[in-house]
Amino acid sequence: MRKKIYKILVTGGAGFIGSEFVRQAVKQGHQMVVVDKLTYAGDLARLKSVQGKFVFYKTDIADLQKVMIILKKERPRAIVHFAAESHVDRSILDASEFVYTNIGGTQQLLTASREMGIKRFIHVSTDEVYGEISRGKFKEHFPLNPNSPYSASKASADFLVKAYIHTFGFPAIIVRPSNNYGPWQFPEKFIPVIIYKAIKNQKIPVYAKGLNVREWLHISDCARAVLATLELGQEGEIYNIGSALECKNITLVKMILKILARSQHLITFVKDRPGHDFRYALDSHKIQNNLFWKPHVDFEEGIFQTVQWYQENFTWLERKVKFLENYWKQIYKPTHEGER
Ligand code: NAD
Ligand code: TDX
Repeated sequence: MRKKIYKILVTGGAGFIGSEFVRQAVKQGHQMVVVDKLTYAGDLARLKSVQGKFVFYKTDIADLQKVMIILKKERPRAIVHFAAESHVDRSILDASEFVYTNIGGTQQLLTASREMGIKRFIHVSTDEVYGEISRGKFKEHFPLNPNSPYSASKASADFLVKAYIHTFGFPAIIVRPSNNYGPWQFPEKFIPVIIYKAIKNQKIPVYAKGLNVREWLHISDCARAVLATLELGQEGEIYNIGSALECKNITLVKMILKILARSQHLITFVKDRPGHDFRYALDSHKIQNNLFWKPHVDFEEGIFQTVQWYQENFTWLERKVKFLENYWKQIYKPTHEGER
């Protein structure tokens, strides 16, 4: 059977997961249009390997007029919506950008997509919308119980998408991936933080006692799952995307320290994240049984290759770390003499 080729508009395509999706979709022969505001988290360097094979618009998804102009010009068949503010700690410091983009931006995108008769809309949500679970796994029909400002904004967007499906018969699908890891992740997230600090022989901040559990999924498996929902998914459905590979934070740190031959003395237990979800775990049978997707990347191998990638691309990693340090200095300027 010949594969169908689509024109796909990707929001947040210069981000960590969105860029992997664009790289894979280009390889499959799809025509790609990338819309990204290029916030601190966006970087076109992630798309270097497919340069010239996509059309790019530096645009805010919350700007309805501009999004309409792009949609009228490009006429994509499908939209895959990754764009978001994605870092939980940042949402705890200030949730306003999260509400603006994750809720407001999604709503504007839905409005424009409906008006333009988009044939398929994949909304990229997260496992965090379910809240935490001490035993068992989240299934797609479980109630949403978000705990952080980030997950509350993502859950709000899910409700908007669901409302559009119910009210207008809008052809959307929601996907909920677990924690992603791999190359090009911004070093505010845990895995690149560990790798950078370990390489530099610096203290590694582990929240509380490091007993929190996350389900780690390689970005290549995640992007392949999103492509599967685009091609085979059922309109109006929700699909969890998980690897079933659960790992305590402390175990993960020790794994990476071992790969880099660094001392466990670098581990530093710090104050816990406020409202820190203890465990996420997804039941991913639905996507496995109905869309024939399963994860390919072995966790230990995936982590090993990820560490290697950051070693080989250390200049990129360090540039992002330095950017972050300056960024925080700008935001938290001392207001009084002697204040830090
Ligand atoms: P990311 O922060 O790396 O990338 C987000 C991208 O969106 C950036 O390129 C940024 O410039 C862009 N963006 C932000 N605001 C925008 C706006 N108003 N208009 C246009 N573009 C904007 O995020 P990521 O880790 O790649 O996550 C992608 C999606 O997947 C997000 O929706 C996130 O909630 C979800 N998700 C992420 C993970 C994970 O582990 N990283 C897991 C589950 C779900
Ligand atoms: O310095 C750290 N120390 C630490 O112990 C950081 C940055 C994190 N952690 C802990 C908190 C979490 O238990 O590590 C775990 C992973 O933290 P993050 O990388 O910040 O990810 P998480 O909060 O789990 O959220 C991620 O997965 C779901 C993504 O950032 C979200 O966008 C996605 O929806």
